[in-house]
Amino acid sequence: MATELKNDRYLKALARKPVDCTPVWIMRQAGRYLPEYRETRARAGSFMELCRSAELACEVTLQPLERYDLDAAILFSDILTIPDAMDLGLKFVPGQGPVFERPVKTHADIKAIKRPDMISDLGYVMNAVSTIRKALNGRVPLIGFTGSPWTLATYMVEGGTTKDFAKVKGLVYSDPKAAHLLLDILADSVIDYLNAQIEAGAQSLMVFDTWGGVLAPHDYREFSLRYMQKIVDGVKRDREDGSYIPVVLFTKGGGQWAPLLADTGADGVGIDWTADAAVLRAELGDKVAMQGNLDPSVLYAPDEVIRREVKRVLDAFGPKPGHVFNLGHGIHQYVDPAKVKVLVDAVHELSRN
Ligand code: 1CP
Repeated sequence: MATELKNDRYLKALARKPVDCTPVWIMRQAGRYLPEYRETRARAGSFMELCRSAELACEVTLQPLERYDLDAAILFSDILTIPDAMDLGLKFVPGQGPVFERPVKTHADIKAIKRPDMISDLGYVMNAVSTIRKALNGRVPLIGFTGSPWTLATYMVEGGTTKDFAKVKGLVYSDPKAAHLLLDILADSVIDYLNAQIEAGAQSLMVFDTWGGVLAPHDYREFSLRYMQKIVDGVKRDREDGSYIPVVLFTKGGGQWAPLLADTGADGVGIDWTADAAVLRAELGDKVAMQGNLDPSVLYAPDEVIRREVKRVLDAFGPKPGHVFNLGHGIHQYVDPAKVKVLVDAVHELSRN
């Protein structure tokens, strides 16, 4: 476990310490835009079988690191492993995305949910973490992750991907007590999950609040932020061996709430491309590190435009320590893999001190 890190730029930036150049990783860096990912996924049979095999999950986690000079690896898994372990019957339907056979509909459904066991139900994720950590052998740090309670609740109540969030917002407004009960079970499960990932070898953690941005400000505080606060408080960031596991919170579409996320005591706050990085950096000062925020669509542009836009993002965050470069959201599946090399190399070259 104590293998020394050969590249600690990412952890240094999250600790707001100076780095030789800005670290970069890419949300969904292992995924469908890579032909080698599609090949491994076909071999696995299905997406969940890929997640359940520590060996194959490790293989796809490392694929983007072979191609690009990335400064972190992210566990290959999914945020929906927790609802799956709650026995909602998760299926990935081609062309439709995730679907739950038994979505959560009533107060009674919520009361019946059991907190997953991190060994018998989710041990496969922990096996993947320890396998990847070993294979990395200190090359770059490994990021573990989870969905936020609110984001997980949207999938569990809607039964899959949604555009209007009618059912889950219906629950919030018609039976807020039931919504809080569900979010509480999810927050407790997420805390167990992240602590287990730390035990298995995760060196940093990311909370994806992909759907927090669909809430009105007061509802965001009550139904999303409150539970992320619980997570920040419940994750054991200080390890007995003296290491520290930083936590990054990311609410997509939540730039206006970045100061609230910083106030939780998280180590980093992720922002998407609709937020003004320069304004937020000035506002947040040295309180937290920040991650982001290139529009993923820039990767469809000619190389010189990618370099120009990378420079624009670097300039917006400024020279102060504490910036991790990323896209503002996951990389699209139709991006040409060659463009990612242009991006990663431009980040290092244009930020080098
Ligand atoms: O067919 C396939 O191969 C499945 C595509 C795929 C992939 C590559 C899914 C299904 N999940 C993943 C991996 C994944 N998901 C990672 C791996 C690590 C990496 O970044 O390289 C991570 C971190 C996630 C997280 C995730 N899953 C989020 C949060 C981040 C985000 O993008 O906002 C969400 C919302 C999901 C749900 C999900 N998983 C998969 C799909 C198709 C969806 C639905 C997305 C939606 O509702 O629009």
